[in-house]
Amino acid sequence: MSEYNIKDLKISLILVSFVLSTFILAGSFGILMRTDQANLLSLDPTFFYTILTFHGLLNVVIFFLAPFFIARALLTRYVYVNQKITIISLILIVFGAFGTMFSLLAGNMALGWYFLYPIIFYDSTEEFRIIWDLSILSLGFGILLLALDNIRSIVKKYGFTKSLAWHYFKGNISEELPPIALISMVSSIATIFAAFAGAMVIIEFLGKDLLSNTPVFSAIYSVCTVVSNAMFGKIDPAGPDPLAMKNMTFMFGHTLANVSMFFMMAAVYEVMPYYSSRQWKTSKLVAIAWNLALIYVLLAMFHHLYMDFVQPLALQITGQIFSYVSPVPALLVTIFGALSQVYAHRATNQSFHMLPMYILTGIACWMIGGIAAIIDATVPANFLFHNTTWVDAHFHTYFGFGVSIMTIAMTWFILEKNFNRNSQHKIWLYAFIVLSIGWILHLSSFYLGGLLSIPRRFVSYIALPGNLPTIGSDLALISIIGGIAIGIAYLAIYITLMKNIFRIFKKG
Ligand code: HEM
Ligand SMILES: [Cu+2]
Repeated sequence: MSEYNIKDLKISLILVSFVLSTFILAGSFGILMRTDQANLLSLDPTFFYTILTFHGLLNVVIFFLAPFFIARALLTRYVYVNQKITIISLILIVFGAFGTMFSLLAGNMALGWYFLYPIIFYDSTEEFRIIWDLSILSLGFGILLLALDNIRSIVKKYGFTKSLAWHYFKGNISEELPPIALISMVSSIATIFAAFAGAMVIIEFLGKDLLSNTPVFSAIYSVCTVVSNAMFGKIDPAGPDPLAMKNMTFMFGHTLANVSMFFMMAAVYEVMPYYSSRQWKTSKLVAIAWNLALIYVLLAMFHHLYMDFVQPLALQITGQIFSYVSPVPALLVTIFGALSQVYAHRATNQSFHMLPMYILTGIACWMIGGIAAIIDATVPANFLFHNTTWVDAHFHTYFGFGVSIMTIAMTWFILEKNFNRNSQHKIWLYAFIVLSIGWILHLSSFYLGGLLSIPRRFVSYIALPGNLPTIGSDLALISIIGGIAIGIAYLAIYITLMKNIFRIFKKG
């Protein structure tokens, strides 16, 4: 019998089915963009930027949602989460995601995944802009509800300070806190910050369009504008300050992108022991590392603003320092923890299982992508790598490959250990090999592009100087071969997982 609440697991499977299906479209757009950059196709630039926006925004959202829902379902082993809230949130989120897809594609919106102000007002018509704003708000509201309920349910059982494992600092481990609770706490708190920052930006977008119509909205808008401007040193009620908006946008974007991996790690600490037969407990080091991770996520965002010279130097320095000191502990502690899980497995001579390989690959992606990110967050290197495909390389490593392969692993875990689906098919090994080769090709094209100064987000490389156009299109070709391999392996995995999920729901 499952140790988790079966209904919560089922809800997470519904969400995961939505995620895995959406990725087919969003991923195909990725390959289509590379086909254009390789000069095999010549897409209309607006269309290119529309699918770039669709690809980036939807992938970021779905691969945040998958770990978020999975970790919440696995949390039910220890605490009671409110199922009604999960269902309401799921509806808000799916509704919001479809609204986002619709407005982007039907409205040819091309604002980029982190929608920097004021681009949205140049590239879209009012109706689609409003649908987009409302859809993102709906998504954000669903996410906020879940994050709040995660915190409520954990704090109810353990109390606030113990939920953050502060008692471990003093060496007091009489009251055990499972790592999944600690990491979910940290991630949910960060998610709330992200949701608020994102909501402020979107409300200001809405306010600009609807300002003249409703006095209530006008008041909300003015308050948000004053607060957001004041937070970043300007008091100008006349309208949003673009740089203040950029700060908030990155409070949202940087946080969301990092927290996705955090929620996934919450699930990893929980799931690995089923395969190693060794417990993975919170220790003083684990407690310190994940508390630092919270500080990191909130203060390192300034590494996205190195180029904004008018900001106080202190912010750049903050970004630099916290990019170095605080993410590293969580990464290291997790890697050592994972290695000791592997050791325990080897030492007790248990039989090989493919599923932990998927998880370990995901952790490796976190490490490699993380190191690439820290390099980019170093000021002198940032002068070189800023807005080159190095950026695409680092987040496709930890997020694109890492979180997606672990999403597959977690879904497989839920099916195998909780619904007794025998999913030990041969496909897992072959799919793993083809998928990894595909990602390595695709990622290399981005890393090499970064080293050779190929800019990111270019429809075509033709106008670049020297031999960069040829290098750029050759790298895009390599990436297409990788993309096709990813596609083949992914479809095989997708069909296997979806078949099993359907059977569970058919049986009721
Ligand atoms: C088949 C797999 C994938 C392929 C072929 C692919 C390809 C691409 C390409 C070509 C770009 C534009 C690069 C540029 O010129 O700057 C891009 C951007 C991006 N991709 Fe992917 N990608 C894939 C999977 C993913 C996944 C799983 C994620 C999950 C987070 C993701 C997130 C993003 C983001 C956030 C952007 C940036 C969008 C922007 O700049 O506004 N991609 N991808
Ligand atoms: Cu960042």
